[in-house]
Formats: sequence, C-alpha cells, structure tokens
Amino acid sequence: MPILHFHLLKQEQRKKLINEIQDLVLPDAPFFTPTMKSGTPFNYEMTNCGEFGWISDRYGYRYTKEHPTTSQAWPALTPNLQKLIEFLKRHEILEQNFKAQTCLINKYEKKGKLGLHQDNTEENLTAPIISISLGVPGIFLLGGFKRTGSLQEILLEPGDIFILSGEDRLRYHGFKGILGDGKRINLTIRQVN
Ligand code: MD6
Ligand code: FE
Repeated sequence: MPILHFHLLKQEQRKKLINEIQDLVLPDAPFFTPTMKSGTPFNYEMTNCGEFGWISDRYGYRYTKEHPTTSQAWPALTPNLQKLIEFLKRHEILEQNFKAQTCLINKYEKKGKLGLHQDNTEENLTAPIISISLGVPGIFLLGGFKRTGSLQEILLEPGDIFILSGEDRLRYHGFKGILGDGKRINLTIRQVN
C-alpha cells in the first residue's frame, strides 16, 4: 500500500482531535516557527506530541525529546491519536508493529505553505507516515523522487487521511496553501526509529 488517500473523520471526531491538541498539547508545547539553517523562517507554525518531536533551527533538522523554547518534554501522543492508530491497525491499513513515536502538528494560515521536501529525518525510512487534515481544505503537492519534475495537486479536505508508505515513502511533496479563510492543521504520525 504505497499511497493511500481516503476520508475518515467526521466533524465530531475532528473536533475531539482539535480539542485534545488545545487542552493536552498546546499548554506545554506551544506553536513555534521553525527556521532553516540560514535563519529564514518557514511559512507555518508547528509543535509536536509523542516521544520525539521534529524541529528545525540554525543547527538544521532533527528529532528532539524537548520543545525548543520551553525545554519541556513533548506531551504524550493524545488518546484519540492513539485510538486512530489502533483503528488503522485493526483494519490492516497499518502493520501491527508500527510504533507511533511522534505526531508533528503543522498550522497553516493565510499564505502558509510548505516547500517541496522529502521526509528523511527519521532514522527509520521504511515505516509509513500517516497524515490527518483538519480545519480548512488545502492543496497538497506530490512529486517524484527528484526535486525537479511535474507535481500532482491533491485536494486534502478536513478528515482526510493521506499515507505515504513503501516505495513512495520518499517522494518529494509539499503543501501549496489553504483554500479560503481560516486555519488548516495537518498532523503527521511517524515512527522515528
Ligand atoms: C501537509 N504534509 O500536509 C504537510 N509528509 O501540510 C507533509 O509534509 C507530509 O502529508 C509526509 C507524509 C504525509 C504528509
Ligand atoms: Fe512531509
């Protein structure tokens, strides 16, 4: 199952995820703006929950055990995210041995976007990456295995699950921008090692 895209979460389930992030994650792990090595800020804000968290600053990209500004441990993966992973395992969408070690929480507003990249900071590059879209819809960009080349535009709507796995795990991809007014939250659940 290399690339999977399907709608899963109804309004009520989406609300539960948003509320949990607000109540259980943001108090200890507020949103921050990652930067490139040059110091240039990315065009979105982010935070994490789980055993590890992904950050980027003047030392580059990496996973850490602590929030970059508060130096506190990342809050635990929230109960409804754990339930979602169990659901995907029960339905054989994920393998039983998948370890949900982190969830990156990206927030896009107005002109928020994410440039073309490969997800290769993880020590384990074979475990799938599970993305959950919340908030307003937006356009995801899917490329090939080189930075250059044509890009497919994929509409990601709230409640959509998008999984990159197998040979497609290392495809270049990015996020072009949101549609309309509001905020988009993208969650990516990953196994780090
Ligand atoms: C986003 N997503 O949808 C950014 N990465 O805002 C990602 O960068 C991503 O959706 C790996 C796998 C799925 C993703
Ligand atoms: Fe990515």
